[in-house]
Amino acid sequence: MKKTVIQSFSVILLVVLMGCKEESKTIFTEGDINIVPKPLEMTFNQGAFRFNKETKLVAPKDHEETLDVLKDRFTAAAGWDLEVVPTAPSSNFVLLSTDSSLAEEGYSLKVTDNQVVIRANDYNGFLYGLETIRQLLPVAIENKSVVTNINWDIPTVEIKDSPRFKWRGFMLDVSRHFFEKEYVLSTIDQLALLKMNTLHLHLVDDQGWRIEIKKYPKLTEVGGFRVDQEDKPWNARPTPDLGTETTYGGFYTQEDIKEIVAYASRKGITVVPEIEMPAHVMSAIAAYPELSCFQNPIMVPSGGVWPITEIYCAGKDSTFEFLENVLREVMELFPSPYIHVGGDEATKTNWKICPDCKKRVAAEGLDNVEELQSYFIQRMERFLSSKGRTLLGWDEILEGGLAPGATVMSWRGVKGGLEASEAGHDVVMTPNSHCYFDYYQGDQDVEPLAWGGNLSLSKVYQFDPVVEGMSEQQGKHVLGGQANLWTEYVPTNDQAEYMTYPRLAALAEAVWSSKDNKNWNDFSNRVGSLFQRYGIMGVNYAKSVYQVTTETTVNPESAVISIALISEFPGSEIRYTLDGSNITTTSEKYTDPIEITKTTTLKAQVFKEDRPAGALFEKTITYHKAVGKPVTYLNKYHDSYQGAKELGMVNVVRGSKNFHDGQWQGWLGDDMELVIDMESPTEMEQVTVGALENQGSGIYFPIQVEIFLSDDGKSYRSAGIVKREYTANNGSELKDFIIGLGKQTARYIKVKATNLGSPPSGGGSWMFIDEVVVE
Ligand code: TNX
Repeated sequence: MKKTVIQSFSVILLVVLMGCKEESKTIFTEGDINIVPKPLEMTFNQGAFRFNKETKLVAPKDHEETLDVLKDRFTAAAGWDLEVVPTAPSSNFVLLSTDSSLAEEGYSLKVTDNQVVIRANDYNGFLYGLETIRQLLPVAIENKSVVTNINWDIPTVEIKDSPRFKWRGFMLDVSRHFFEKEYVLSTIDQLALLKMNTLHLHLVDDQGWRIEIKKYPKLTEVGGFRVDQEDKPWNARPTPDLGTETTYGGFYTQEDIKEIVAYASRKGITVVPEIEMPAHVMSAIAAYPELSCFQNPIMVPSGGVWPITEIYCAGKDSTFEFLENVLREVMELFPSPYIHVGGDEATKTNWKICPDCKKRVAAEGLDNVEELQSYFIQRMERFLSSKGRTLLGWDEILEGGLAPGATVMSWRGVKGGLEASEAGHDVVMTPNSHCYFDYYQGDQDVEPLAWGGNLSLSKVYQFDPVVEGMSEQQGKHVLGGQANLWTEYVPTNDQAEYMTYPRLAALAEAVWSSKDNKNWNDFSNRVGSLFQRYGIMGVNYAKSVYQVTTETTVNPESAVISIALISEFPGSEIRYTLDGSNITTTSEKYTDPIEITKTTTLKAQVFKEDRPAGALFEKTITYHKAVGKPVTYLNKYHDSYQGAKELGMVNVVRGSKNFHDGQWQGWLGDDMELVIDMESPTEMEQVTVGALENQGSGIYFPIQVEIFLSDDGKSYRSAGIVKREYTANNGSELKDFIIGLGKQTARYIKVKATNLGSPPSGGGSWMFIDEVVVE
């Protein structure tokens, strides 16, 4: 009997001991640490700290909620309710401790085998320490429901970290397409993960007024909605008739705004409101036509408007009264020290003829309407600064004289930033070259429709807010940088995420990490862990960085084409086939440029861990008789679009819909005329001339392509012609002009493509050609 008791007791003991027995902790290597943005300094020590459900979170008074970043993650992913306590136990805790020697928003993090200590001097510092811990944890910590069999271990590290810039921003345009409050909140979460601290909401534009203003209810009742033409391309949406029912839109109530601002503040993020003026305000004028010069009733446009001539009247005092009243309510809602007033892209034709504006120009002794815009902004600046706020505006506010005390957001490249900082103004750098997330991030032929322009992940990564040519003094005026997501071509949450991530991660590193710590190779290794987190969180991030691109060269002597396969991430595994067959894990691995001497279908794809990681690249390269042959231009291409120069038309490389891709030769207003010397009498059946049309960018198909043949290079005979009439075209389109020749033999081929010359919409007429294929 006694024996049995002892026996069963020891069985129980054994079970209990087994239950307690810790599996050994994860053995980390430095390569397992994938923090984005890269911390300033880090030392990695062998070892690990393990979270379990007994781990205590220790916060100084008033910092209990700061710990939610971590606490909420463990509740969701581990099912633990970690206890927050005021004093540290002997081990197994995460402690927040104030350290006044640390920089603004900086933190230090020390992880040992049995404790984690974060030191900081402000709220954001603590948050960022916690976000770093989150990124040290297994990616499974991002799960929204409990996952089992995970060791919640983090490596023992010592980190000292602080941001390079204090403005680390992201702009969301909620006017062109409306994004529900929930989407804005989820954006705030993503910004916090990347230690970004500013969300700029573009609340007003022609196509929608998105913030409730109690004094002017029609701003949202009328200005918040437009005729639904979402089925048509943005720039092909006709102006609706007055009175047509408006069903597309939405707006944030003041309660919504309060919630957004409070939520952001808990995540260390300031929300900067943008209330556009004097242009990009047709939504306001549709609601209150008296705000414009001629007070004509208008509808909220459903799509693109250019140029923007319906703008606020700068002559009537009532305009300013209205704006001050609007801004009063805005300032009540947004504690942000900065209020953005837009200021961009005003076409001031009405101001030139409006009696009130003319009076204002005379009374104020202004020279022109540019100065009237400057008057407008200066007047608003005086109002804002009297309320203790700083006016922020797009770089157009420099024109006609910059308001004292104004801060400039430089978007048309970096010029505005250079100029304003030179004049002693603060600037936020957001050049469209590196910060416009409405641009394409990969091959335009496979990416979803976007604004134009090209901005790959690596290009964003190269962004440096302090630009070449800035003195040290100017550099001090650079508050930081910001990415902008304009949403003309971004109708859904999914699409917004696609355009934003992972480019936001690259931008975050550009504005947080020290210059010395920036390294594309290193980032490309680290960002993979973020991709996994996005995957778990259900964020629709783009995988465009895994697309294969090619670089083709032609050897004019041998007429051998050599194709290099490139992936944005260095060292990626690329597999390919040349016979049209599908790519599998056993397809040839790419090492050196591929040589081709006949028409070939090339398929290629980036692989990661034995699985395709990005879109399939597939192109048939038409090898033809003119490859590498000498080309003489009778009328040369424009300096701005030289393509691949002398060999550009006979290098088999075709242009893409991205007219900046370096393959297109352009002619502005004039015709292309060139001669290919086949070097010996050659039999041929057809000539194909490749062209691009993108009318939005002023590029038009030729209206005629004619081929002439000659045996001596002196006398030519017309051998074939195709004509094509101008037709309106809203997209970007590639087209081959094919001229059949029957069977003819000649040595010289003259190709003449006729430029449209004068487009119906006015402006210049570009003609873009990428190749002359001779078969
Ligand atoms: C220019 S950036 C604009 C926006 C457009 C954007 C499209 C700026 C101040 N104005 O209104 O949405 O280009 O890329």
